Amino acid sequence: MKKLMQAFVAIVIVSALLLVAINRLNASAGYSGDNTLTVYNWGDYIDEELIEQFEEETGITIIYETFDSNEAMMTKIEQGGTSYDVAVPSEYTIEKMIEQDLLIELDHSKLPNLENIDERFMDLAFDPGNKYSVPYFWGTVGIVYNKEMLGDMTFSSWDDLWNPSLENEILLVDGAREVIGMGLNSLGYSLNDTNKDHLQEATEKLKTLTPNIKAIVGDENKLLMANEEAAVALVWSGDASEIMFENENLDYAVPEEGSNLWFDNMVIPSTARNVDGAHQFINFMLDAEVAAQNTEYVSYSTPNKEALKLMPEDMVKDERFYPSPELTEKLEVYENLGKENLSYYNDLFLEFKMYRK
Ligand code: SPD
Repeated sequence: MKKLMQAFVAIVIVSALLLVAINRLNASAGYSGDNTLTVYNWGDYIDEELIEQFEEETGITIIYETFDSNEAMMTKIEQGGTSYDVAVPSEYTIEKMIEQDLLIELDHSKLPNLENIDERFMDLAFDPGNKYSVPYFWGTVGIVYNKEMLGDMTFSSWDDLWNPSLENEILLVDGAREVIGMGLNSLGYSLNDTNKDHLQEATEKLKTLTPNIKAIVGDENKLLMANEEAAVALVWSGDASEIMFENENLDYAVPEEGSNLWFDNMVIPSTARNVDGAHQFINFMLDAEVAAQNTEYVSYSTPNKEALKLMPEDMVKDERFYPSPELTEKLEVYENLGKENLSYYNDLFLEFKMYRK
């Protein structure tokens, strides 16, 4: 009887240990159960205190992973190895994900804080009725530059980047649409151009910028600019805003030929395992106080009109980062150009990168 009891106790202990190990393995592989939520976001795109706050308020543990391009994010979701519950793609990628059945429809009744979002950012062409996505941050693509290092140089035109005095001074964001788009814009073409001759012409023009390019980088661009290791960078507006708080010699401009207006929205991928938790997380991020804290930390532009009321006036009134609707109407939103055209953009970007080596 004693032996039987010992065997029973041993089985109970081994089973408990196995359960703990399985849970740990699941968590590290990103398998969300009821009590975990796997969030997939751009790097440097959340105040991590808010993750803790959400965990405390809901008892849900967040597994947080980051990506640095829409393309990398989408490939990972398509592969399906990790069950992401929430992701934050940009508009043209959202359109592509809807088309490929990679997103689930949102239940708006679980997102009461959606009323905090400015109408201007709702119901956009890439997701009519916000069936699949809700606004997180938005912005433009432009040039951040160091006034002290460059004297009276300004950047009203993309062509200003080709000034020979900028030799080895320019950082480019590591994004195919942004860089090829800059080439297209500088030639007066649309950011959504799919004419192969135009795209080739833009790439050839970009190759002539090579002597001025210091590096093609991700989030490191902020440190390099803040530390004055480069004088100019092609960036997403929020990155400029963040480093301008750190270095007062920096300024931000959107060239007059035009540029990109972009939107990053929260979605629930079709692989999600914790759909209810995903709605809770999205609703939490839409809360006015949470969005204000997140915006002050991340420095990107918030679409949350109630959050804006809680933020410092100098931030909200800065037209460089909160351009008026009249200004944004002149900018172009990336469209989903289809698989073939998008891979042509990626191939040209690679060709341009290889040319530099
Ligand atoms: N470090 C956060 C970067 C977020 C950039 N999103 C902009 C995407 C524009 N297509």
